[in-house]
Amino acid sequence: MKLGAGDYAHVVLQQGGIVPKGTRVEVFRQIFTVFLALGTLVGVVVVGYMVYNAYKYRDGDGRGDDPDAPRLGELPTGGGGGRKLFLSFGLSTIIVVSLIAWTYGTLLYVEENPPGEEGETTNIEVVGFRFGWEFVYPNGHSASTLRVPENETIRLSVTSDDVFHTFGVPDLRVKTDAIPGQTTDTWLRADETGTYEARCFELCGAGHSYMTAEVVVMEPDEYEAWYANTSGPNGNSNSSSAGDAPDGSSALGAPTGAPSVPAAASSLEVVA
Ligand SMILES: [Cu+2]
Repeated sequence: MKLGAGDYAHVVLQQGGIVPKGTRVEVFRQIFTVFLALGTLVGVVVVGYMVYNAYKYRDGDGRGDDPDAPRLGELPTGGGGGRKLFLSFGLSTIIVVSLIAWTYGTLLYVEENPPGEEGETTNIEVVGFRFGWEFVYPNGHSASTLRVPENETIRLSVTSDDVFHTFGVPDLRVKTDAIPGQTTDTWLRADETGTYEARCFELCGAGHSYMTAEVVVMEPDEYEAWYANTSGPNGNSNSSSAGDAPDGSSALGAPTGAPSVPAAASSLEVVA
């Protein structure tokens, strides 16, 4: 996946400090702002120059005196020996190519360099199946709700048990493929507690639109208390007090939240 050019871009962007840092939400907001600002600037220049020319070359008294003035039905030559054309193409190329390079470099950088200290991140395995998600914690605890602490980078190793899925949490700007037999690594970090929705973004069968999961971002203390109460695949013995009652019941193979799917759905199956 890594190209020489990508690595090079990494070094340049990293040392140049022009890559936005922070959570995905912040980085995407900055990309949006840069695109909005540049788009507005280009729009103002283009429309302004057009209006200026429309006014300058408007019809009126004395208009017939200029021998270079375009006649009706004739295209204006533009003048300047093609310099204006060259300038506008040159500027557009510089702007577009820089934007592509900067955005690409930013996304590469963000994907591989999550904020926070190396080594203090939690690794959670995400397994997609028709039609739900299973989250496996480092201690082996598995649940259908993803609980994460606030302000901590969580690394996700995403895979699938059956067909191609795509795991995504729109509000946290996370999205990555879930491919059987492969693991895709990504990360998420939320700076506000609350409940977010994770869902599948790859049409995977009749229950695809129901393939959602809750992502609960908790206060770090609350999360620690909850996590200490989990132990092993079905080990949420103290689940009701930890507020995790629905989770243990819907591990792999028993997606209680998913609707029953007609047998015809199997014809949609992607052979992996
Ligand atoms: Cu799916």
